[in-house]
Amino acid sequence: MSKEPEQDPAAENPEELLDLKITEPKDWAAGIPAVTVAMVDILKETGFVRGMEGLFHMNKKGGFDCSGCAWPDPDDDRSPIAEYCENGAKALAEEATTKKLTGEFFAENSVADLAKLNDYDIGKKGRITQPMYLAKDATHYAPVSWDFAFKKIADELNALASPDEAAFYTSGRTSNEASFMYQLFVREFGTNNMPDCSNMCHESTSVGLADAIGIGKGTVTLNDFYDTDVIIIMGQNPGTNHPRMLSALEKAKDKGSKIIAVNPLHEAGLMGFKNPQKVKGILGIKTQLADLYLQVRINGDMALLKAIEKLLYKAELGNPGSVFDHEFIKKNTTGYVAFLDSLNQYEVDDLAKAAGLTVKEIEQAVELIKNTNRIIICWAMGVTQHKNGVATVKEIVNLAMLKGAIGKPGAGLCPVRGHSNVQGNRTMIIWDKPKPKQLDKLKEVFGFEPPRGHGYDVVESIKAMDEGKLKVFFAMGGNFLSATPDTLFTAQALRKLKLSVHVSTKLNRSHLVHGEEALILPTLSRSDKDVVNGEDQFISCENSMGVIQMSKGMLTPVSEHLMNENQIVCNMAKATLGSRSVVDWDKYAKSYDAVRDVIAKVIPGFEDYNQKVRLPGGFYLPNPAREGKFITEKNGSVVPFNIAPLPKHELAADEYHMTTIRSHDQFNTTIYGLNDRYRGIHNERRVILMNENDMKKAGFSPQEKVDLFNYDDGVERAARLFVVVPYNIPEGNTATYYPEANVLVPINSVAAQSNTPTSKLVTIKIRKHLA
Ligand SMILES: Nc1nc2c(c(=O)[nH]1)N[C@H]1C(S)=C(S)[C@@H](COP(=O)(O)OP(=O)(O)OC[C@H]3O[C@@H](n4cnc5c(=O)[nH]c(N)nc54)[C@H](O)[C@@H]3O)O[C@H]1N2
Ligand SMILES: Nc1nc2c(c(=O)[nH]1)N[C@H]1C(S)=C(S)[C@@H](COP(=O)(O)OP(=O)(O)OC[C@H]3O[C@@H](n4cnc5c(=O)[nH]c(N)nc54)[C@H](O)[C@@H]3O)O[C@H]1N2
Ligand SMILES: [Mo]
Repeated sequence: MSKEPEQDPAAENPEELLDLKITEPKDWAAGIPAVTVAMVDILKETGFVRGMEGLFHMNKKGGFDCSGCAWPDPDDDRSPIAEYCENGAKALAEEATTKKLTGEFFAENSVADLAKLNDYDIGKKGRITQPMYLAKDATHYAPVSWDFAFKKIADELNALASPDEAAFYTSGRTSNEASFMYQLFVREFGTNNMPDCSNMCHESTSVGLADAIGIGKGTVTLNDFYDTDVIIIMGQNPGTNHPRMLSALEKAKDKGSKIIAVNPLHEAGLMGFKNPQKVKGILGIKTQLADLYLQVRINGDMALLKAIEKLLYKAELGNPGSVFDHEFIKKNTTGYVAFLDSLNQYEVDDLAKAAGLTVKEIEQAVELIKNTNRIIICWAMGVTQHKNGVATVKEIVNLAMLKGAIGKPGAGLCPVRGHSNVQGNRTMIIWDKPKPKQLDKLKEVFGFEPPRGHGYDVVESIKAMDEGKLKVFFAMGGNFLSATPDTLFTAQALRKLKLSVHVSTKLNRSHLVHGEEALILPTLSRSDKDVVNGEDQFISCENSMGVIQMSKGMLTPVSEHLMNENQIVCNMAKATLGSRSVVDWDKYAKSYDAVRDVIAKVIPGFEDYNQKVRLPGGFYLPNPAREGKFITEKNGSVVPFNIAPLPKHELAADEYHMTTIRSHDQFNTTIYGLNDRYRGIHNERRVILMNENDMKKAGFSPQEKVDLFNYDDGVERAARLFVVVPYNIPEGNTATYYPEANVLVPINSVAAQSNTPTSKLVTIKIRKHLA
């Protein structure tokens, strides 16, 4: 699969270089430049009045939830001026743009021509304004009516030999209300094929935590950050991906907390912060963030955690009862002795080496956490997107349990989610592996028999397409082709579909690499005013800390033909299921309150949903682990210590580990701009960050043009024409941007148990570019 069929629209970004400029990487994030950068984007895309109106309402009580990340809003005092960050403003500029894609645009531009553009240019074309249809063998999309679109989908779905020949993807922006109706339709239709972006994201967290502590979510609230002694941040780049977290970290530091960063790169946003909303920040005075920066090797986290545990154990032996929380361990855990025993097989020296650190550095970490249980551990993709992602999550739980650092104020587990409602999607049963209890409840409330078997997740869906087992693919948002691994393999799988459908706000590459027929259905975005039956509506979302909050858009939509996601689902359901349905789809299409009333009956924690969602700031979902109560499926009320092996990493002389990361100017596959300001990389995305010693050994000069290869499963995967950037990264490690490097991520390289693609560790070879 190293070359694409010439006649097909390109699945990859063009092999073209722009004009790379390199500057010194920064050691602090945000501040005034960040605010001005955001303003430039807003003004360019939306104009002043629309942009300012949008920003004013973003993340305010009664306003709309930023469609960017899932970081929570403060429970109490929100900034009177602004509760958004630079990247939130860019997210708004992206969706609130006044540029429009009309029928004429698609008549003038063939699918193949659009696919020749890079992702940045594709995204900048504007908002989709009406349903678009690509007929069999057609070269151009053409506008169609909504009725046509729903009938097409219904006909194709009803022609399938089995409901399991269709899959229904969800990206994490869809509201609770639309998500609930979506899964209801899919299950009444008769399948659990509900792959979602979680499968590629925090699935390792969901699986690991559900198994260990009985709930697949974090246990802290924002207030815990203001009352803690140590915050450990592993495999997460908050300065870029969760910028509002920096304010929480700054407040934590002001209150005396220490921060330990664990990351192969020295990320600016982990080192320092100039708060643009404080006088100090405006004057350019920064708060130092990380007190200790542990520059681990890619996937060195497990070795680091084990080394910390071993050293804590040693300290505990020296002064029994002073380091481990025996009361917590006795009351809540099993396997403590066997776990400590398992650590005996390792020497701290070897663990340090495997982590890529010195013993001294790890001792410093131990010093910081030894005498307190007020510890918060945060993590994101640097932990989850590894073969051993689930095991590392459980090792984090092990550490927290030794210290009794769960279920207490100022302590706990804090997986930081990605998409703004990805956590809510799962709560609403967007899941390929629904629990029998959840399905029983659907049956009880609605009276139909939902399918019971597990459906396909993301990787299984791609393989099923390739094998011809899936014929219809429906995506509620997202950019499946570009977000998934093994781009060329996935592209040829998608091309085997009979029908591909995307509910989207903006054009993306998944619309261009399609089935025999394809539809694009334009929808409202978070900031758009949603009027149904003459009334302004609001939806609701769940943030990373389990708070459910309303979100009410207020900008005039770019076109009168946009439909909200809930209406799209209800209309599709009605057209497809007709008189076979037991659900009153018209009722739910008209009223989110009606949807919320039925969610209240099905999903635990949503009792009185319609009242509680109207409270300023929303409401917290129940979370027993947060209160120190563990209700697990397998182990009752106790949490087992998990004994995991150390991952083995062997590289041949010409091999490197590659991790794929987000630049500061993108939201996943949406490319806001071409600069990664904090890392000092400007006007280019086809770069590979390399250690200077590795470059010397390989004979590469700075800005050498290279080709990248992966050879898993005996297949050559090639990403050609990248530029080498010398960077502070451990030897043997490299980093590239997602999605440009996804072509190298092998479809079979997945995390055990969560089946998450190993986007943070791909073994590659690098050769000078052959022109
Ligand atoms: N502006 C913006 N915000 C976003 C997103 C976006 O694209 N743009 N995406 C959203 C989504 S869906 C998600 S999931 C989150 C993602 O948020 P993050 O997880 O912060 O995003 P990544 O860029 O994937 O990188 C994670 C960090 O892990 C480090 N890392 C890589 N490999 C390893 C490793 O083996 N060990 C350790 N310890 N660290 C490692 C990288 O250097 C990087 O700093 O952000 C969300 N928010
Ligand atoms: N190599 C590599 N691959 C990765 C990752 C990585 O770190 N490395 N990260 C993974 C992660 S964490 C994730 S979450 C996935 C993300 O995978 P996805 O969620 O599939 O991708 P996005 O780029 O977030 O989707 C962007 C598209 O969503 C549409 N959109 C935006 N807003 C809305 C809306 O309100 N409604 C609807 N219907 N559509 C909307 C727009 O058309 C836009 O083009 O990618 C994964 N892939
Ligand atoms: Mo994500």
